[in-house]
Parts: sequence; C-alpha cells; structure tokens
Amino acid sequence: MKNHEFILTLFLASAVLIGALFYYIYSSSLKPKSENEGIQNPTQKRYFFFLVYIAVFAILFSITIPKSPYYLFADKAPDKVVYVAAKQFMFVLSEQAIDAKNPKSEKIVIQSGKPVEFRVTSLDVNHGFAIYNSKAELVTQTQAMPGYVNRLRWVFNEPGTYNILCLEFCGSAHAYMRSSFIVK
Ligand SMILES: [Cu+2]
Repeated sequence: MKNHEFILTLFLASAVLIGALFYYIYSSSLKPKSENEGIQNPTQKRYFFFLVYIAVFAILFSITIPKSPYYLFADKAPDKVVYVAAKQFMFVLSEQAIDAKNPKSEKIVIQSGKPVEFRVTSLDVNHGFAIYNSKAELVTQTQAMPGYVNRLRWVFNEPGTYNILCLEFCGSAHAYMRSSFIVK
C-alpha cells in the first residue's frame, strides 16, 4: 500500500469512527420504551466509549503526525537552496536571496537524488507554491506568505521539467501564475 493510500485509509477509518460516535450518542439519548429497557447507566458507558475513542485517536495520530511534511528530510542538509518570492502574478526563483525591491528570477537546475530546500515567501498577498511533475501530478507544496519564509525540503528522484503553480486564489490572473525548473 502506498503512503497516500495508507493515509487515506486512516482518514476513512476515522470518519467511520466519528460516524459511530455520533450514532452512539444519538441512540443513547433516545427515551427507553419502558423502565426495564434502554441503557441502564449511560454516563458510565459513555465514559468507557470516550476512553476507547481517545486511545484509538492517540494511535492514529502517532502514526500520521510523524508522516506530516514538517519532518521530511529534516535530518538531511540541503545540497542546494532555492529562494522563492511569489507575487501577483509570478514566481521569482533564485539561488541568491531575493531583493524585494528588485526581484530577479533565474533559471534553476536541481540535481536529482539530492535534497533541495526552497525558502518560500510572498511579496504581496498569500500565494501557494505547488510543484507538479511532468505528468501534472502534485509532488509537494507549501504556502507563500508575506512576512514569513516557509522552508520546503524535497528530494527529486525523477529528472525532467517541473512546473510551479499557485494554489491560492490570489487575484484575477491567478490561473496564469506559473513557473518551472529542471531536475537533471
Ligand atoms: Cu494564485
């Protein structure tokens, strides 16, 4: 099972659990038909149910949180740093720190199999920084936010041309906001 399929399965399992919880609360708050039927001690049963529920979620979180992108390649020193400044409606990419008053883009070539770090910011509004491979599949992404530098580390194993698209609706020409780099 691939990583994303595994995470999808976990999400679906938690959706079923949430559904089960709501069904349990709904059915336990129905009035018993007579004094002899129904739940005898709903408070205690709910307490037990919540304990099980918390335990299940603790397991799910302990599996999924370490897979979140914040820890990806954290132990690898980047072979290359690429500075990214997004603005309406373009991406400025450079191997040198970008001067906000005079942003200059340059052609970026990344070595395959080596960790690269993108330092992503925005010069105006919020943008997305999404990297797509030559098959138009989303590889990785982060937000481009004014006043913040988001670090995105990745190792590209497939050579080719990668496209960068904005994933945040940032204005009238948002759909035309794109750039690219080469992995060789
Ligand atoms: Cu946009």
